[in-house]
Amino acid sequence: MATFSSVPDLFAHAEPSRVKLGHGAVLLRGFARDKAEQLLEAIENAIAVAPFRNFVTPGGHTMSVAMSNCGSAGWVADRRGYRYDPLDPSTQMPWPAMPDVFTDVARRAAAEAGFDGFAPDACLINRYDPGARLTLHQDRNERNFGAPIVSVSLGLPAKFLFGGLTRTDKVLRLVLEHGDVVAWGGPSRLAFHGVDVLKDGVHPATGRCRINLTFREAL
Ligand code: MD3
Ligand code: FE
Repeated sequence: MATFSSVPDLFAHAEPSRVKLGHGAVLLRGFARDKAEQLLEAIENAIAVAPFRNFVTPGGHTMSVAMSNCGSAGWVADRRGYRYDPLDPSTQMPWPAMPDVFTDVARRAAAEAGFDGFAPDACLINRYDPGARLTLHQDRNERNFGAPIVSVSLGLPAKFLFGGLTRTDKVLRLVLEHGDVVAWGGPSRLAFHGVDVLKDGVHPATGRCRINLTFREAL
């Protein structure tokens, strides 16, 4: 049986819209909603090859978010640190290739947000089960901070935390829903951010979880 269902999204109502969150940070509400089924099918194919796993951080904590990757390299964590690795450490095989529908959505969203020529070579696939969270952090393992990061949210809504350039800056809270896309570039590229504890629920497209894709120019 397929992990994700193809029931149309009965909760989708509002028209797609464009909201500026900060300098270089643009929320494209609903931008990926009409591609959600194709994205989820591509995710199922990728995780059949590179299953979700919970990395252990250098500090010895097992992450509550389950992760996988596709593209030329994938984000990994282990006792030695965080890095992009061309091989999946659990199989020593290359990560699955970036599906065309991933590259297409990421490029179009970046262009819509003002970042032409975005060419992601890595996509981190995050799965949040109820109770999972991502503490406030910066994304600094990529080589080129001049390129944005594009994120796509699917399934259950999550409360996203968007801070400033230092950990103690005031944090903006917003709910990211199924089909929402955000481009984080310019001065927002190194902003602290995180995801609050996922509330339990069931979404018609994903079931009892949230999936987030983050597209990066990592290499
Ligand atoms: C703001 N993922 O994988 S996506 C991550 O929902 C990560 O799974 C979250 O943070 C998630 O590293 C948030 C939104 C996001 C991604 C990257 C950013 C926001 C960002 C980089 C800079 C500033
Ligand atoms: Fe992040």
